[in-house]
Amino acid sequence: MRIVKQTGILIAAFCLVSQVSVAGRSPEAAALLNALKSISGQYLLLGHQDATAYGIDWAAEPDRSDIKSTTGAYPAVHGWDVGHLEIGRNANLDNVSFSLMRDRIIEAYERGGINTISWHSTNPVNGESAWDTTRNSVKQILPGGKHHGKYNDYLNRLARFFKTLKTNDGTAIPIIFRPFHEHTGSWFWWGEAFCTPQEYQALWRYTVDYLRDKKGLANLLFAYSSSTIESEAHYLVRYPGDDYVDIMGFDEYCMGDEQAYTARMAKSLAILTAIAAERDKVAAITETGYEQIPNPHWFTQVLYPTIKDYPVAWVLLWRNAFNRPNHFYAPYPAHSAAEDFRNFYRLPAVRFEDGLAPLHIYQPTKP
Ligand code: BMA
Repeated sequence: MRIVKQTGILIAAFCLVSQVSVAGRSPEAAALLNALKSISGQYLLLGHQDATAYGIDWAAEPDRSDIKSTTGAYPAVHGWDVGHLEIGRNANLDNVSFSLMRDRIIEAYERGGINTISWHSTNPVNGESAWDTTRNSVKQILPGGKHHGKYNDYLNRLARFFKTLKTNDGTAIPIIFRPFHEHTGSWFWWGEAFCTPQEYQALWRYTVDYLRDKKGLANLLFAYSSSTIESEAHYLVRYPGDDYVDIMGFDEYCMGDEQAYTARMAKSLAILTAIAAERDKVAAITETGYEQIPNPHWFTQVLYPTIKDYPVAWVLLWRNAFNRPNHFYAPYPAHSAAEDFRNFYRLPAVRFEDGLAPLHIYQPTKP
């Protein structure tokens, strides 16, 4: 009896401990991170922002995605943005309601898909948008700053939402959180011209400590992503440290000149994949695309050849806006690049959501 009881206590204690693994990661988040590391260089996962929330001429329909309508499969990686959650709105800055976002995140996970969340955050200093360029905002929201309390309010609202991203059995869904992106540019209030490297690092670390440790969100992985990578030193000068980053990435868009895009991509990819390998981090192209995809062969003749020799885990296409004409990055069935996109989908190394099962994305590896 006594032995049974002790065994029971031991099992209970083991279960409690195993909920949070080393480095504060849940078993599912740790498994996802390991899987992303092990597939890099073998497979390339395709992602799409707001894939199942809306698309060309539709919004908030069940089981729909422009990528699925075109290829038959959902993207492997589902991108979301929680901008406006921090100010208590019911919908994000692109009109995606947070309850729909929650449902779609849960559905994607249950099908085996991967979720990543960016944050076009309001400026806590003045309530202006993410694109506000008021200097020294970061400094004022750090501990000791005049608007620090406001920033904590923002984080509390995010944490409350993140806590609800669970399956019916209570499993916290792993989320790749990607705050304060494109910080090497100067178009967001956290951009290069508006805060020092030390302030940016302090903001990043404070945010991770708050969400991961104070709020106990062990399901979060953290992605650090710049804009175009010009040099290793430039990419790393604001890097908050290996304990605070799981995925290293960058955002890069094709703006018409395909050769210039290919050259920028190749340079960024060479630098990124070398740094990520040295640090045992996952490398990813956290945003890309060619608005309206004017080249009907862009996916197989430009995007794929540019990436294929670099070990990156995923490439995420930006959104197909339903309320902003011509602001789309993934094909839909009637688009001239649809056939090429199906050929891209069929490439052996390219995986959409339906090709994830054999990769065991959420299966913990044995110690
Ligand atoms: C930008 C555009 C905007 C959008 C923002 C956040 O690149 O797509 O229309 O509001 O991202 O998703």
